[in-house]
Amino acid sequence: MTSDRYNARDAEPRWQAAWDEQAIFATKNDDPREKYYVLEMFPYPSGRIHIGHVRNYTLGDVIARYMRAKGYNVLHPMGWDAFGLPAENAAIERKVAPKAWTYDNIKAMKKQLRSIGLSLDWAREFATCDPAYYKHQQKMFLDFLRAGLAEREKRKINWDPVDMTVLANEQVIDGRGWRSGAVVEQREMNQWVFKITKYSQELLEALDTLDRWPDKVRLMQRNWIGRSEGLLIRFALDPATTPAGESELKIFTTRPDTLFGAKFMAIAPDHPLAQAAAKNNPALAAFIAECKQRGTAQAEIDTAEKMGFDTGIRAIHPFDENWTLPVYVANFVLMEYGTGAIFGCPAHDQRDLDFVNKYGLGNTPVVCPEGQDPASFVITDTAYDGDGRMINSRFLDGMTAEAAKEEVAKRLESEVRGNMPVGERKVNFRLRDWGISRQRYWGCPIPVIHCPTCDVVPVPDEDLPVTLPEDVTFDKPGNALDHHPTWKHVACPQCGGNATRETDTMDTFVDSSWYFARFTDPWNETAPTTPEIANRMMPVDQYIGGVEHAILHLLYSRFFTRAMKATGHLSMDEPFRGMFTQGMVVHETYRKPGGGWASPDEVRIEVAGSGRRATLTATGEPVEIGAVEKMSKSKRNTVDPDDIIGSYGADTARWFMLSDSPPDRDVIWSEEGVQGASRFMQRLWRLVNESAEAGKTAPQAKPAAFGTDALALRKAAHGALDKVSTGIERLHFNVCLANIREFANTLAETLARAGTRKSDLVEPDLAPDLAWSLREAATILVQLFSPMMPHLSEECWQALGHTGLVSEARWPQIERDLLVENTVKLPVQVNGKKRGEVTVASGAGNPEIEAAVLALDAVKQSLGGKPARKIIIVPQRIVNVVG
Ligand code: ANZ
Ligand code: ZN
Repeated sequence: MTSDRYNARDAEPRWQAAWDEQAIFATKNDDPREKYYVLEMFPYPSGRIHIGHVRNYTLGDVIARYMRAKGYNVLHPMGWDAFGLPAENAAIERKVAPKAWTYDNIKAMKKQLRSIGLSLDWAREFATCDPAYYKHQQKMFLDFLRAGLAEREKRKINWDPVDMTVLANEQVIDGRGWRSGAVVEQREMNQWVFKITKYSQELLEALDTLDRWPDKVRLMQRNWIGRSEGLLIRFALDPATTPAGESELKIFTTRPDTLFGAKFMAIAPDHPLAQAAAKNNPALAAFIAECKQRGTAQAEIDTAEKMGFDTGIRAIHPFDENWTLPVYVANFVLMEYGTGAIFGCPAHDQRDLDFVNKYGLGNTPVVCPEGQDPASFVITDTAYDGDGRMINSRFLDGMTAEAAKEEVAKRLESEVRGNMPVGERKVNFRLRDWGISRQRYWGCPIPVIHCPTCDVVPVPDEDLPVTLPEDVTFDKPGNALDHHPTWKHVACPQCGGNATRETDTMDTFVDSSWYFARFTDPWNETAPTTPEIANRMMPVDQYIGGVEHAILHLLYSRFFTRAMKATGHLSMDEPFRGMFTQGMVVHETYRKPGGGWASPDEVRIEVAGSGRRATLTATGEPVEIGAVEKMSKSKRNTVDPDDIIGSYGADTARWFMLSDSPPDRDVIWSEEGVQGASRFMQRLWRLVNESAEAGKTAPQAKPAAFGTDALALRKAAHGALDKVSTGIERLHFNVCLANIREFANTLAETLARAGTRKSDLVEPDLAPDLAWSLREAATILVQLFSPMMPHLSEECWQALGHTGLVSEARWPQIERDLLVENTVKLPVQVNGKKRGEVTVASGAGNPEIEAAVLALDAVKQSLGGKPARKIIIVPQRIVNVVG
């Protein structure tokens, strides 16, 4: 006999061991069934998993377990995104070697992951810092180099002079390094880049094919790629005002229609013309130097005050040689975009308007919104960037802005100065090539050698991997690889002379740009992939991760997949067929009376009247319940998965995580909610045991006919089966859980009616059809919750007397004829008096209900043969006929 309470602490490790022993989650590449690849973004081995991981992996696990039950050959692997800065910081702060630190963390986190009961194929596990992994990454780097997809390029970078490293734009805050606080310098340095821009157009267009991606993620990618169609225009410069050797200024504009509203020209501080003008102008040189100190991050530029410096140079309007415009150096013009130069039209561009308002250059509106009187249309503080008709624009007047764009482009294209057209249509992309050089130790070494005679020499394939030395020190700033006494000194593979290794390592985004492909055959020692296997197992059917990776990681992976195709490692373009971005786990905050924050486990919550009251458990002092926020160390509003699993079990944590919110929204972690999940788990356990007991007398064979109760139960079971199946397929897990609860209630009611509660002393006399239906219902119930609470479901499976593991059982077959719609009975009134009732399908629409009502004899009689004037239907409640 089973005990009354389900003991998760005892059962969970037991079932985990059973799954392991039989290796039921190991995927075979030669399995003939259709494959389904589900993947969650692999974790960084920080040392501990956090509750967000639990959510992420639970979502994936539900899909993996469901698809396995549906008969697919499911691939559900796990690994470690193991390179990166924290390992070096640990080395500096705690004097532990990055490698040891990383692998220790992996060990600890793996144990934690196992305790969640995930259906993972651990046989495929790898860490990106394994030489056996990064060896192939180095090989692909060399392949990309040969294919012209990797290059060395002089690049302007943010240099942190204290940490002695390149910083990403996001790491420059108010012009200073995010860690060191040092003023960041703009430097030109040789950097390795991947030529992602070769695929700009393709990466953009293919977004349309990704119909199982969230729209917002596709939009973010689209904006990041940033395609704009515009015109390059060569403005002649007035020779009298222009430094020797300069004669024209080329700009990029998406609004050639606004040319007659131009008030000034602006160039980037590092534009060659600015440099030339600064030669004899110390004040300008100082202004340029000041601009360069500012960060280059877009957000920084967008919010910084617009600043400009008049160079004294004048540009000539392309449609009027007597019209000249002042040329400014401006801090909001970027050298990296377009041509690093613009014409400014303040009436129709906010930045330009802010600029002229500051420098008193005025504005002339040239596009008038439809319905506005051109005579009274003025711009003061807000630029107008919408559509309209051209005004104040000579030959363009009266045209739509669209037509004006075309007209200007046509005219300037056919106008020639010095053998070249003045205007040229141009498509520009915001996307830049991907700079992958990092001056860091704990990353994948870039496999090239610098030789004084032969220049850059690729490491021969047979010498791979270039492994990281382990005897490194972190006692001085900068790159420990560079400091190493011997590592970088090698003989040139070409001439044999003294040469040095590249000491830059790859951006860790490279590591995560192809791991999903490696999972298909991680055992291949000679190549990154086994194309025939990778092409069969890829793409990932469902990828799941945080929205913080919606842009870079996904874009880089899409690029990498194309680059791997170009170099023969894969033969598809898109790596992820379905993408899902999960919400965060958030928690309320607790502010202590004296200031500072209390963590949830230090706080006791009581329900007081209509509200809740919190006190410190230790002292009884009151605590202020603060806002619900993203879990963070600083606010101390975190919960530790180990604690939760230790006290409630993994199934409870999984259930709660899935139940409370749609998976793409934030879920508020609350102790009350977890307790509710835990109680429900116990309820399921009792329910299944009672059903097992009741079903004992059931015949083996399916009865030929079913009574009312049995039939109703069967309808509920198959209805739930139908809803939960489609719910899981649509990732509407919270809805699935509600369906399961509802079905559990029906089962409980049926049991109660059958009088089979275990406390009954008399053996109940159950009809065989009902006994059979109870056993069927309990079996379906267990299978329905098995993806969410896999351990409990195994225990229940056993209690029901089934053999084998529910984790290996096929998903139940839906009996479609049990799904016929349920009906509702509606009272019918005629002129306020009840005249009868109609029975209609519960999903029936108004026309059907009206027809049914008018067909009632009682209604016909009351109306006396006249047509009804009006029929008022209160859904699910009542129908009123007005005669
Ligand atoms: C004149 C103009 C008039 C513009 C107007 C806009 C509105 P997107 O859509 O992002 O491609 N621009 C061009 N190069 C720039 C640079 N290097 N730094 C800063 N701004 C630059 O934006 C194109 C517009 O951004 C261009 O069209 C240009 O300003 C500006 F009513 O030209 B426009
Ligand atoms: Zn050489």
